[in-house]
Amino acid sequence: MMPTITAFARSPDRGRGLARDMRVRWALEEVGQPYEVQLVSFVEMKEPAHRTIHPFGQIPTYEEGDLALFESGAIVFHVAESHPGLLPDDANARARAITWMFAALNTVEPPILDREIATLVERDKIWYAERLLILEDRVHVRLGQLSSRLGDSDWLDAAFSAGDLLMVTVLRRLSGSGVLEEHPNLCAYVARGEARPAYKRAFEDQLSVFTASHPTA
Ligand code: GTB
Repeated sequence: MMPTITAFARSPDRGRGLARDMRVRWALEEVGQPYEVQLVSFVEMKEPAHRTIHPFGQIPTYEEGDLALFESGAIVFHVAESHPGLLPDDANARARAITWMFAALNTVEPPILDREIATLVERDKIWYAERLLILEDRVHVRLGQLSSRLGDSDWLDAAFSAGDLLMVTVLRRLSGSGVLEEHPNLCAYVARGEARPAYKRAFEDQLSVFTASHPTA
């Protein structure tokens, strides 16, 4: 059965692929699973019909037959578990790949999000500059640790996995901030992810949603 995912009808990122449907689209493209996309407005997301699938009224969701999922990490994990290609067969390598999935979402994404949220909603506070320095320092500490572990490897644990897929999408949230650029091997890592044909297909698909609603942009 063809799965259906949800995505922003009008993404605030203007087609930069920073919303969390991008990681689900990318996972589905990596495993060669065709899917449908239901675009939802901010109003529709909060309505009871959507909330039966997503208790927090957000995107992305994933529906396949009588299975309904929310949380991008859980959806990517489900896709990776139910198709070959995103998790290694070897049990230990598989466990390590899953560890990197959790690390991306639980250890690397939170400081990046804290910084991003501050730049969006705290700019007018008198303490903003001071707080931004603290938050950026936390991001740099985490990126430094990740950078040391990655070294000059292509991927976090031998072959590309769902762990890399999530980590690349998390690091992409720093796009345009100048923060990632201080860690050249992480920039190269993100570029390797973005160069994958599956990533490109997913990116083009989400971009087409933006260009369809902004034909002159
Ligand atoms: N933990 C959940 C998951 O991983 O699925 C978080 C889901 C989530 O935050 N969804 C956001 C959402 O639905 C979209 S991705 N927001 C609407 C709401 O809460 O009302 C977050 C996001 C939004 C916008 C940008 N951007 O413009 O760059 C980037 C990321």
